[in-house]
Amino acid sequence: MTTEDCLFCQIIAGDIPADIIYESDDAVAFRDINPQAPTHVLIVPRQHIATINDLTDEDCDTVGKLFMAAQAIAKEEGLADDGYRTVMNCNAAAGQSVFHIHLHLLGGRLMSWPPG
Ligand code: DGP
Repeated sequence: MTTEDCLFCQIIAGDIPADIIYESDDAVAFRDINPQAPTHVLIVPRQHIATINDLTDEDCDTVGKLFMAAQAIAKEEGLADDGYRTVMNCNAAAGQSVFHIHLHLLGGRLMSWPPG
Protein backbone atom coordinates (compact mmCIF):
# COMPACT_ATOMS: atom_id res chain seq x y z
CA MET A 1 0.00 0.00 0.00
CA THR A 2 1.37 3.38 -0.99
CA THR A 3 0.02 6.79 -0.17
CA GLU A 4 -1.43 6.94 -3.70
CA ASP A 5 -3.89 4.12 -3.13
CA CYS A 6 -4.46 4.69 0.57
CA LEU A 7 -8.05 5.76 1.28
CA PHE A 8 -7.14 7.95 4.23
CA CYS A 9 -4.26 9.64 2.37
CA GLN A 10 -6.79 10.48 -0.33
CA ILE A 11 -9.20 11.93 2.27
CA ILE A 12 -6.34 13.98 3.79
CA ALA A 13 -5.45 15.26 0.32
CA GLY A 14 -9.07 16.24 -0.31
CA ASP A 15 -9.42 13.82 -3.22
CA ILE A 16 -12.17 11.83 -1.46
CA PRO A 17 -14.84 13.73 0.49
CA ALA A 18 -15.25 13.29 4.23
CA ASP A 19 -16.85 15.20 7.07
CA ILE A 20 -13.62 16.70 8.38
CA ILE A 21 -13.99 18.24 11.83
CA TYR A 22 -10.37 18.88 12.85
CA GLU A 23 -7.12 19.70 11.06
CA SER A 24 -3.64 20.47 12.33
CA ASP A 25 -0.15 20.30 10.85
CA ASP A 26 0.08 16.70 12.04
CA ALA A 27 -3.40 15.21 12.02
CA VAL A 28 -6.83 15.26 10.43
CA ALA A 29 -10.07 14.01 11.96
CA PHE A 30 -13.31 13.14 10.20
CA ARG A 31 -16.54 11.35 11.03
CA ASP A 32 -16.61 7.60 10.46
CA ILE A 33 -18.74 6.57 7.46
CA ASN A 34 -20.22 3.71 9.52
CA PRO A 35 -20.61 5.18 13.02
CA GLN A 36 -20.71 2.81 15.97
CA ALA A 37 -21.75 5.49 18.46
CA PRO A 38 -23.46 8.90 18.32
CA THR A 39 -19.98 10.39 17.99
CA HIS A 40 -17.51 8.28 16.01
CA VAL A 41 -14.52 10.17 14.71
CA LEU A 42 -11.34 8.87 13.09
CA ILE A 43 -8.15 10.77 13.90
CA VAL A 44 -5.37 10.11 11.41
CA PRO A 45 -1.81 11.34 11.08
CA ARG A 46 -1.04 13.20 7.86
CA GLN A 47 1.96 10.89 7.55
CA HIS A 48 1.15 7.49 6.04
CA ILE A 49 1.90 4.78 8.60
CA ALA A 50 0.19 1.47 7.83
CA THR A 51 -0.13 -0.17 11.24
CA ILE A 52 1.00 0.15 14.85
CA ASN A 53 3.63 -2.45 13.95
CA ASP A 54 5.26 0.08 11.62
CA LEU A 55 5.74 2.78 14.27
CA THR A 56 9.26 3.85 15.20
CA ASP A 57 10.61 6.02 18.00
CA GLU A 58 10.47 8.93 15.56
CA ASP A 59 6.69 8.61 15.43
CA CYS A 60 6.14 9.10 19.18
CA ASP A 61 5.29 12.78 18.77
CA THR A 62 2.90 12.00 15.91
CA VAL A 63 1.05 9.40 17.95
CA GLY A 64 0.92 11.68 20.98
CA LYS A 65 -0.69 14.35 18.84
CA LEU A 66 -3.45 11.95 17.83
CA PHE A 67 -4.39 11.71 21.50
CA MET A 68 -4.18 15.47 21.99
CA ALA A 69 -6.54 15.82 19.03
CA ALA A 70 -8.85 13.24 20.63
CA GLN A 71 -8.86 15.25 23.85
CA ALA A 72 -9.76 18.45 22.01
CA ILE A 73 -12.46 16.81 19.89
CA ALA A 74 -13.99 15.04 22.89
CA LYS A 75 -14.25 18.37 24.65
CA GLU A 76 -15.72 20.04 21.55
CA GLU A 77 -18.27 17.22 21.15
CA GLY A 78 -19.29 17.46 24.81
CA LEU A 79 -17.94 14.01 25.70
CA ALA A 80 -15.11 14.86 28.04
CA ASP A 81 -16.96 14.71 31.34
CA ASP A 82 -19.17 11.68 30.69
CA GLY A 83 -16.36 9.76 28.99
CA TYR A 84 -15.43 8.31 25.67
CA ARG A 85 -13.35 5.52 24.18
CA THR A 86 -10.27 5.63 21.96
CA VAL A 87 -9.29 2.53 19.99
CA MET A 88 -6.59 1.78 17.45
CA ASN A 89 -6.91 -1.62 15.76
CA CYS A 90 -3.82 -3.41 14.46
CA ASN A 91 -4.07 -5.93 11.62
CA ALA A 92 -6.74 -8.44 10.73
CA ALA A 93 -7.45 -10.14 14.06
CA ALA A 94 -8.28 -6.78 15.62
CA GLY A 95 -10.46 -5.79 12.67
CA GLN A 96 -8.19 -3.22 11.03
CA SER A 97 -9.61 -2.61 7.56
CA VAL A 98 -7.84 0.60 6.51
CA PHE A 99 -4.07 0.39 6.62
CA HIS A 100 -3.25 3.95 7.63
CA ILE A 101 -3.24 4.17 11.41
CA HIS A 102 -6.26 5.89 12.89
CA LEU A 103 -7.50 6.50 16.38
CA HIS A 104 -11.22 5.82 16.75
CA LEU A 105 -12.93 8.25 19.12
CA LEU A 106 -16.32 6.93 20.21
CA GLY A 107 -18.77 8.51 22.60
CA GLY A 108 -22.32 9.54 23.30
CA ARG A 109 -23.49 6.17 24.60
CA LEU A 110 -22.55 3.74 27.36
CA MET A 111 -19.71 1.44 26.31
CA SER A 112 -19.47 -2.18 27.36
CA TRP A 113 -16.30 -4.10 28.17
CA PRO A 114 -14.71 -6.27 26.89
CA PRO A 115 -15.14 -5.05 23.31
CA GLY A 116 -16.20 -7.63 20.74
P1 DGP B 1 -10.64 -0.07 11.19
O1 DGP B 1 -11.61 -1.20 11.07
O2 DGP B 1 -10.11 0.09 12.60
O3 DGP B 1 -9.54 -0.12 10.15
O4 DGP B 1 -11.49 1.23 10.91
C1 DGP B 1 -11.71 1.75 9.64
C2 DGP B 1 -12.87 2.68 9.74
O5 DGP B 1 -12.90 3.49 8.58
C3 DGP B 1 -14.23 1.99 9.80
O6 DGP B 1 -14.84 2.27 11.07
C4 DGP B 1 -15.03 2.59 8.67
C5 DGP B 1 -14.22 3.79 8.26
N1 DGP B 1 -14.25 4.10 6.85
C6 DGP B 1 -14.00 3.24 5.83
N2 DGP B 1 -14.08 3.87 4.66
C7 DGP B 1 -14.38 5.17 4.95
C8 DGP B 1 -14.60 6.31 4.14
O7 DGP B 1 -14.52 6.31 2.90
N3 DGP B 1 -14.91 7.47 4.78
C9 DGP B 1 -15.00 7.53 6.15
N4 DGP B 1 -15.31 8.71 6.67
N5 DGP B 1 -14.79 6.48 6.93
C10 DGP B 1 -14.49 5.30 6.33
